[in-house]
Amino acid sequence: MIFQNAIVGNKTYEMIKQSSVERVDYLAKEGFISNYKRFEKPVVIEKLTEFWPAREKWSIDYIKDVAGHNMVSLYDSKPSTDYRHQYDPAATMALKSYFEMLEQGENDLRLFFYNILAEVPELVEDFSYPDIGLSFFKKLPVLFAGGKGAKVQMHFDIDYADIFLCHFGGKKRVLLFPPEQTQYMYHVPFSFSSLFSVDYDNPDYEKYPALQYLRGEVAELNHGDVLYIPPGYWHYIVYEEIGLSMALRAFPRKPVNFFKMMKNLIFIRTFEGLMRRFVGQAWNDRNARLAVSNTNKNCPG
Ligand SMILES: O=C(O)CCC(=O)C(=O)O
Repeated sequence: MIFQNAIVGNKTYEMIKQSSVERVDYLAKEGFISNYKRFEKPVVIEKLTEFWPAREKWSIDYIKDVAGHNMVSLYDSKPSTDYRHQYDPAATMALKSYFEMLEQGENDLRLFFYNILAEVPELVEDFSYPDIGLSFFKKLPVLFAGGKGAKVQMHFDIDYADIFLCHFGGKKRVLLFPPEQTQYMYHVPFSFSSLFSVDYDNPDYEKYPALQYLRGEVAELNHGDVLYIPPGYWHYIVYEEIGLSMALRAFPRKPVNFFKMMKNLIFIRTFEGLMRRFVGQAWNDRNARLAVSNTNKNCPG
């Protein structure tokens, strides 16, 4: 169990309890299904990408060469305010200009869910879908990128997919919590995120006491590593260095997860959008208050 203190200014923060995600060299179908998928347990597979051209080729410079002129939407890490949703794009520019900004130290704007097949189909030649017992949805290989210090707010994926996050470039840290711990996650109602003001690196246990009951797992991803994220897992990501990752996803087969995906896509997202549009900031404030009061009620004792 990794369990350290962090000192920020004159305050000492006791880190959220977390152990390391298991790492393996390679996994074949049987090993993956019986040891990880069956238990919905994360794992880092270091050599799954060993024979992919992407492992040699993919870097910021290479993607700049191949797709530098493509216009991309970029997302920042600000919370929803008034009528603006946190997932609304914050800027649009050529991919090349964006990567140049990252090299100059930009660390807020992120490339998020950029569909490789639709936008840069030649990159699809550089990887293959692993034969690992999952039916990957081949229309949606998506790319993410961020600069040194960029953070992805704690969230879970709306579609309850099994995700293979294939990483290229500098180090990236992913902190994960299983769906069973949602009761301690300060989940904002009608969203797929934890409360924006909860800092998972420097937890404030006085304000957010439920954090002390969390038990997480952390993965340090290096170039070529693949992280398996099981359905519904919460994840918070820090780009320790500039990097990019591709997510391959397999949609839910379990009826319960399929039902949750449909409910999120059709009902929750639409309802939330309408409420923010018509109610504005009061809707955001209400949900933030409820995230705190609902979660604090779950603290034992
Ligand atoms: O790696 C990233 O920047 C984000 C990945 C992510 O949050 C996801 O795949 O759900």
